[in-house]
Amino acid sequence: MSRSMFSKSAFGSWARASRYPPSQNPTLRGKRGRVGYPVPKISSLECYTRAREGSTRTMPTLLGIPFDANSSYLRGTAEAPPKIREAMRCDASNKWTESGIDLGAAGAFADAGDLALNDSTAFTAIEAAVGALLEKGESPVLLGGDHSITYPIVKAFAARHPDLTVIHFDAHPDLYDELDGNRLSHACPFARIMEEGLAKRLVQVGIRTMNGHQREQAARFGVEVVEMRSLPAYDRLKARGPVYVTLDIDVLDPAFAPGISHREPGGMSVREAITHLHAIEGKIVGADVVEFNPVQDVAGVTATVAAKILKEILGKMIAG
Ligand SMILES: [Mn+2]
Repeated sequence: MSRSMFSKSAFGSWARASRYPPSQNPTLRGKRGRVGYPVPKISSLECYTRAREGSTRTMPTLLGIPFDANSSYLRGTAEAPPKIREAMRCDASNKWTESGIDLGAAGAFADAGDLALNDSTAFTAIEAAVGALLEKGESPVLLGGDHSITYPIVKAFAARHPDLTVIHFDAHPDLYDELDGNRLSHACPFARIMEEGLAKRLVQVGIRTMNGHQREQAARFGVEVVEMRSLPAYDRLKARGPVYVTLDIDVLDPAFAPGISHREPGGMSVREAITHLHAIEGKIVGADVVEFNPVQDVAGVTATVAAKILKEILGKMIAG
């Protein structure tokens, strides 16, 4: 894939943009997808070199997906990717993960910038971009964006990993057959994924909004639902074969992460989320962190939390 597929807009656009709700945002309006952090000058040379030398370690590559057109309640998650990167770079903390990986080391991970998207062709573009990274032997880590993007992302993974286990952290099962007439809504991605047989197993953790319809859907698809009230559930996170982790920030209690579109009390602490992430057994081949909504954030708290979660996912992938 050529670099030209990714946006290279000037850093700083998000800072101006974030003062406005997305619908009134003069910077975002009409050019959603081109707002983003500039493609960092991280050379991927070391990554590729290590890959060629036969290392079995996973080399994660960040890719921002600034897309929120399938949100059912509030827009704003399209502004998240540069905020997460900024929080991860912040000098308030060092670059080490709790598991002992230095993410500041040259070649620890790569960053492909943000995808340039328009609403009508976004899913095709997302699937193609993720597929292209996989073809290059990289392990995509996607920064949403609303949760609808996980459907085209997992489609690309499933084409290369037919035995994929998806571990899904969320307050919501996102198993609606349709919501408000939209079958691609951010409330529906796991119905589409399971209908198409894109995952061998789907394990959902932290769920606390099950209704009758979604219970029926979970039973129909054989989803392994671990409700919030049943945690901890470390032994449910053991997988054979490749694992894809999708983490909706609203799995956390809104007290820890208010910057989300659907605040659902009674969720995980940051500590519980990290401990469950660390408990995953299986090779993580890709991941996404979705549904952080900077418009709803308070003093950048959720950006910091999203960056911390992302760091621990990256550390887990690098450690193998
Ligand atoms: Mn959710």
